[in-house]
Amino acid sequence: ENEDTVAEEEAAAQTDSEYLTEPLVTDMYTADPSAHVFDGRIYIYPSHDIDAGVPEKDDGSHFDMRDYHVYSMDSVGGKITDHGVALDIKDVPWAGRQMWAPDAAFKDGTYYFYFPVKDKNDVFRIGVATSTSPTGPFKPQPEPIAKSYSIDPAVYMDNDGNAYMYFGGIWGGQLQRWSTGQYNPNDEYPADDQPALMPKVARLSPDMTGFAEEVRDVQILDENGKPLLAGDNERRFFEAAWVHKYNGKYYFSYSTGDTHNIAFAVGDSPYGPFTYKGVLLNPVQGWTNHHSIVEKDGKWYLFYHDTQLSGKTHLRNIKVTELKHRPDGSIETITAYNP
Ligand code: FUB
Repeated sequence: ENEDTVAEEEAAAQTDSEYLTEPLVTDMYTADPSAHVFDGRIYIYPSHDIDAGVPEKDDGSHFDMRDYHVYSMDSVGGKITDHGVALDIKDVPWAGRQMWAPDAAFKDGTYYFYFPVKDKNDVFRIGVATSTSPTGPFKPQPEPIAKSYSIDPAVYMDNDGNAYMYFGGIWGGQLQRWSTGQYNPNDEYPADDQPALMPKVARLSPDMTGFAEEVRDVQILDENGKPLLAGDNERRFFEAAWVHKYNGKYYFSYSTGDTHNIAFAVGDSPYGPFTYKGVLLNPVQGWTNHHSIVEKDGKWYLFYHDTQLSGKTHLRNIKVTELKHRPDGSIETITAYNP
């Protein structure tokens, strides 16, 4: 090794350690953190991982979660509070199994909690539950959101008061079973040279509990304006959609699943199209990668998870680190894990 290489490696190690953080919660396993600032306080809506004893399978059956807790803190680095069970699967009349990554939103005095769970036919649907408190407990609607399917709802509230739900996840998230618009129990994937399965978006109705319009595809385009292809595993959408706005642009970020990146794409409308720009979080420890992005007191933060506490892919722990936008609109790539 010459001196230049050593210096470069040291510089890279320093950059990486800047992002090495500790689990926010250590007495339970938590994952998929959706963070929001409501009334000046940070609220985190994660999945609650448990070891249900289900063997590991490609369809994610081992992620067999049964309830949700909400966490809050005054500021990043401050004390984190566990507000207890916010929603339990036994209180959702249509639910079968597997409460996966949730999100929350606020409008006109009510907090809305959105959650994917398989129904009694083992088909993922998205439910909504309400509360007057950001920490719940949340009361679920008796049915899933009409025409909802698949997983990982993320609700973005635009400045004009319109709210949009982004959702979808392939493989265990079942998005590949909806390519005709109807549920087909057989997985259908496009060929590698065809456009990838795209995430979905629908504007929410003013009461926040349903879709105000037909579900649309979110187009993620390459640098030539062509949809990312199904075989482009390093860049194509897999799950974990999130949207934030920075300098008037909409940033759509997501997990690439089997290649474990959190990628981002930028557009001018909440519907997209979004042009792929790069990776904002490199793979973390564990198979899944799932995040959210939020601004607090003029700084931007990335909430994410890894498996530091358990070393097991389905028993994760949430973390947070700073996220930096560059003046040209790009985002600094975070390496939060040194293998
Ligand atoms: O937590 C269960 C699933 O794992 C989530 O819904 C996916 O995004 C992945 O993180």
